Amino acid sequence: MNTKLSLLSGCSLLAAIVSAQTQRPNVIVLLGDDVGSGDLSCYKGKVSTPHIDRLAARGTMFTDAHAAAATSTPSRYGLLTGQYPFRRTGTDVADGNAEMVIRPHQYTLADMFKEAGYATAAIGKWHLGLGSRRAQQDWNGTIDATPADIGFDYSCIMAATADRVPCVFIENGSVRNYDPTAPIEVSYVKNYEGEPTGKTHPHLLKLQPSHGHDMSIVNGISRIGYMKGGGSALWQDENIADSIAHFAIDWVERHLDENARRGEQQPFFMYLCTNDIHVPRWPHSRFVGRSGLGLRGDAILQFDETVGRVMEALEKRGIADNTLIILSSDNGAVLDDGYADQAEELKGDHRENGMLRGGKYSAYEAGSTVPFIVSWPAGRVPQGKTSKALVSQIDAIRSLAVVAKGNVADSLATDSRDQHATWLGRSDKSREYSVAMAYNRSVSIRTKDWKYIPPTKGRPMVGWGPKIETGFSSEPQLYDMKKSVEEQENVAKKYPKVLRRLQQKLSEVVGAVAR
Ligand code: NG6
Ligand code: CA
Repeated sequence: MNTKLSLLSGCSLLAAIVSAQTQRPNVIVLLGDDVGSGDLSCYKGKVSTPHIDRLAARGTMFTDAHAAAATSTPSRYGLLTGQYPFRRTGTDVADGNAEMVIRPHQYTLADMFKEAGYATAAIGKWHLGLGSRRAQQDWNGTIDATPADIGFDYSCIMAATADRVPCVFIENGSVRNYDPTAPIEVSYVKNYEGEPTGKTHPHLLKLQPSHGHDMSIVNGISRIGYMKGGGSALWQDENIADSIAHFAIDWVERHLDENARRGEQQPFFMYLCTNDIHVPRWPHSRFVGRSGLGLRGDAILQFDETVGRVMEALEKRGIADNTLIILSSDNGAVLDDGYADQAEELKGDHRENGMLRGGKYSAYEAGSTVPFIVSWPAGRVPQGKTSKALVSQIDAIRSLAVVAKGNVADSLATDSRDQHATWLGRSDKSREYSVAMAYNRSVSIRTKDWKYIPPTKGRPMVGWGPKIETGFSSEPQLYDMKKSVEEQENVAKKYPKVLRRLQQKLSEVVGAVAR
């Protein structure tokens, strides 16, 4: 090779390195539903999740990560807005005909990416309401407030959860595969005349409810709420995971093709939410019986396969190295959440929430502690790392803004903090504190070393079916997390100064006004 040529190729090599370092990555936030901090095999779970384990091996796996709440709607609200859900009413678990919980004028994670020049999409479970007015959505036409109003260029979503009507996917504000021969009606107040329900026609069910979930029957499963119609647009429960994986991969493919057509390299942000492993757990037949832990374990296998399919698609298109994936869950694990799927009976020695006390809904740690993996290839972030740093999903906007080179005005996402160095595994610095909301809207606070649950009204056990300790008590509770993460010994009386410090911090956080 002559000198000029080698100099040239040296230059282009350098240019390629510089561009790889300056090119902003695609970002996927991949959120499971009710996946506990002990449910994945990289977190000592008994169901093998090889794809997720591979994701963890390509980055940092966090063992002290928190959602903003112990149920879905408020947790997702916190992740997407960077504002705590307790600051606003109307952030509790949403019905399928709730109005859009995040107001169109609110700033979101998707807005941040979009303003930074990213293409954006929301895929899968939504559970943040749709339309501008409750129960006024036009399910047979176009819904008037959608993810498009809060920064998502594209959306293909479930309105709420698989156990809530309407049981259809909604693509950009209209029912996907709409069936004009079966107009859709939805009510959370009363049934439609002549329509069977789980309560009146239990013999029609392939999965019996254990509590609640006795209203409209769709595909032999009774749900929360009433619906009529849908026809060929109705989802098939066993295909939900495949559909969601397909929507996600299809959108990425279309985006890359569009980039190629325009000769551009526009990065993308995808908020990809699985239905797994929420109830009703009705995985595809290829998973049934495979985990040995019953349908809940089989749904974990399905969740893992979805992750694997997405990773494979990125690899095939050559963008895996330039895609940052954050895998997490919206809240802690629950076993029996309303269907007799034997999750409890078949779990063996699987510990869905690891050593933590409580579960989904709780003020105890298992309520909002979630798996959290930040994955990006070698050269970008340390590989195969486990971090004990305290992290919270509330920081998504400001931490990912650094990665996306986005700008977030001080007046926006006011509860979010830039923790990118910790998220990317480059620092072990914990967040100063993490606050989370339990299902009764009470708010507790964690620091790396302590946990404080203020006195709150409510029973010690969840009242409607799941066998879960709430952590609610009329006494202030303080737990020494250095000593044990199991929240067994209330040391409030032993450490009055620590108690006062945390009380003060919590009231500061709660008292701060969201702008
Ligand atoms: C509860 C449901 C539960 C689940 C939860 C929301 C009953 C008896 N229980 O009200 O099954 O749907 O709401 O879960 O209806 S979440 O993960 O989406 O927050
Ligand atoms: Ca959930």
